[in-house]
Amino acid sequence: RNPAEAVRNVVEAAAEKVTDALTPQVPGAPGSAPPTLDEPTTPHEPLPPKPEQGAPQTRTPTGAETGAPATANGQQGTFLTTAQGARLRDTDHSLKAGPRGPVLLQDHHLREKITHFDHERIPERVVHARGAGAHGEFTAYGTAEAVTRAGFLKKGRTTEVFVRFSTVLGSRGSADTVRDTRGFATKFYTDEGTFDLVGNNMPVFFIQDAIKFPDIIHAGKPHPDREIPQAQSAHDTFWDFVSLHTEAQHHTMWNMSDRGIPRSYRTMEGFGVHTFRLVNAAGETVLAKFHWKPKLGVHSLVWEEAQLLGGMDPDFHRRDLYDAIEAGAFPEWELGLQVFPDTPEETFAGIDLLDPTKIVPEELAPVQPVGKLTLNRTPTNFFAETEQVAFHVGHLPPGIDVTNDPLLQGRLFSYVDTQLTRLGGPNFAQIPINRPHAAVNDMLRDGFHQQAVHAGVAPYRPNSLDGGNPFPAGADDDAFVDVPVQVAQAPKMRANPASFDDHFSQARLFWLSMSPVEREHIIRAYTFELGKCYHQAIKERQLQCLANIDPVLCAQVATGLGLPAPEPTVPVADVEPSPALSQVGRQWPADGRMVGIVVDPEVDLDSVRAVREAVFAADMVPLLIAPHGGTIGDLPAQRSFATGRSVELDALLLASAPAPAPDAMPARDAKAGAASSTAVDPRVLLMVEECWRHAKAIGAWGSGVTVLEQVGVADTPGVVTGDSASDVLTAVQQLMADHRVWHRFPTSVA
Ligand code: HDD
Repeated sequence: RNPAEAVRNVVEAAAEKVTDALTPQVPGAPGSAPPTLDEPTTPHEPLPPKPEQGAPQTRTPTGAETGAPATANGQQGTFLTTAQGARLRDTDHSLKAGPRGPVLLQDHHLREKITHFDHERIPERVVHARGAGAHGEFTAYGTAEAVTRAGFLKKGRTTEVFVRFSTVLGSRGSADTVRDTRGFATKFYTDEGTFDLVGNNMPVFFIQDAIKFPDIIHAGKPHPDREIPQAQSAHDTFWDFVSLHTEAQHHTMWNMSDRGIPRSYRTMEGFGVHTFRLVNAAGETVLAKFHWKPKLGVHSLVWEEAQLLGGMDPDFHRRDLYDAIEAGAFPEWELGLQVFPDTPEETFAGIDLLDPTKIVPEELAPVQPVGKLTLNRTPTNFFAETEQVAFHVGHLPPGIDVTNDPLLQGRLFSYVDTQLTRLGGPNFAQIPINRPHAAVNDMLRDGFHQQAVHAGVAPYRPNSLDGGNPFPAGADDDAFVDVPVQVAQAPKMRANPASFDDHFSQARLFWLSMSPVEREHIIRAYTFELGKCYHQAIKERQLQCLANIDPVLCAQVATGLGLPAPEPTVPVADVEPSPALSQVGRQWPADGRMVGIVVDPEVDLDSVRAVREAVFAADMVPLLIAPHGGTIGDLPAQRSFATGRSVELDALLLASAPAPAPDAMPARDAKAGAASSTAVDPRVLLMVEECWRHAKAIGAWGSGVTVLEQVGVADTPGVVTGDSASDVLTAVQQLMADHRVWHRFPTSVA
């Protein structure tokens, strides 16, 4: 890629068509006498482009690409230097008056080192502060060409991307597995300019108008007096807000469902949420919603797992993403479009497409796949890439435009504005991760952290001094065109359309679309979260909202809270469920799933070796869990009983019945109430108990079967035993296609 050549090509192409575009800008109206000034009317040889704004020319390869460990060297040269390049002999001792004397103010190296360190942190994002990113590529199927002229969606076109996943409420150091919405922001470095699809893992939002964004976030963030709770919605201000702003009820229902605690970033759906307007080559428009569909299917944690992981591995999602990519198990999603006619009403099947609290069920408008995203490279430096990446919903390529959704309209302001504080000025597009891969030739100048050394004297146009450059692109130059949508002739007002007043019907639609076990999880989530509130009035107000959504849901949560269930205050909506919203009842691929195998030194190594190979062959990850680290025979023990815990597993296999190791805590004898020694290490018993409680497939052979007997779960659903290790694995694999042994969960609702 040569930015200079790219710019020259663009300008030369523009030269052929530029006359029409330029005419109105030349002094004198069309048809009047030709201009007398010596102004260029066709482009001259362009000025040198701004190299610092070109796409990064080099990057450090990672282990996944080269087979070698990721860049071992943090530094480029041999000798340590100051920031000014002077070689240093010592960076470990301050300059002092004698070995015991005070430090001298003249120690310029000390001051440089400490000053730089003092300023290493930048403000964390005001929302979505905790995140993890990865590089990848997007390849288009060509199926969107009829509805959009966006070049990156043309058949076979491959575009580099950077994706950042995030939680919303927590600070940078908070845990990954909290109950929250997840961000799913994608930067497509397209040839026609960067496209940012700044979405979430839920298709709806809390509010309908961006002016309320500071309010919902103030309510969701920790209480201003003590700054607790961290990364939680289980507190009074959150529930105060959502029960008073009933438009939030649909999104809140998604949060309380299993979608609020994803198993992995790799198993999350993503949504652009808003309706966008697409324009094709002929200038025809449609309205559309963007969807990401994970190849591995949608899969969530259960609440107890999420809580345990918060303590055991707060980086669980981040680690999972990096491990998968480094192992070559590249996460994949399909990008899909729901397409609607662009009618003056901007509705579809009676649903207001400008209301971001509403979905259009897939049964009414199928999601049509238009391309595939593969994440194949981890960041080289977290700060430089993941922390400094700046997304903006207004970064749009030709062929994709916004609608009047009032939430989207406000976002168009917020995302540039926030970077001014966060990244320290208006030149954040020049930071390597944010540089477009399309040629940049703007007239923006100066400002904090300006990287470019601009040549030329005329960053304005028209001009007669810099060869007239830059010239506007003509009609056939693939420029961005603002769709000339008719703007309503209407009085100014602060008001919503009447259709925005329906706050409960789609929350009910979601509830009715869930399987019994998913409903049970929703009931328990509401009960937990409201149970954490101190104010009775808030619990009662939220119960009223639930009564308006569904009486069964309301009654169950009310029982859990020990409160009476109120009667609905509005008629409970008559809606059709959307089965596509449920995660249960479908079969999913097992790629990348984690299979724990408990072993000890007595184990039949041949059977374990064969099972391990079979797990690998099925594109899953076998994890040997042993009494100690190191090896068992010739096999590596990836986890010991001290470091392994059930919650990182998708299925558990027991190849042995390990005796208690010396570092095991004593188990309690249930009958005697005193410490008792069991035949099996208590941590293995706990692992089995937890896997069973969390509805994971469990298999055992050989002496492993006795562990099941000891826990009392042998011969229960989803627990497989047999003489042949490979038969057990096959049966476990079949169970894993359902993600969990769902019917093991008790359900109180039909
Ligand atoms: Fe936002 C960050 C997603 C509404 C203002 N938002 C941010 C990120 C995601 C979203 C994924 C993290 C980007 C990253 O990884 O850097 N936001 C959404 C979605 C919304 C939404 C899907 C509704 C459909 N956001 C929204 C509104 C406003 C903002 C209505 C303000 C009026 N969002 C921001 C922000 C952030 C942000 C304050 C914080 C950091 C940043 O932008 O770069 O400007």
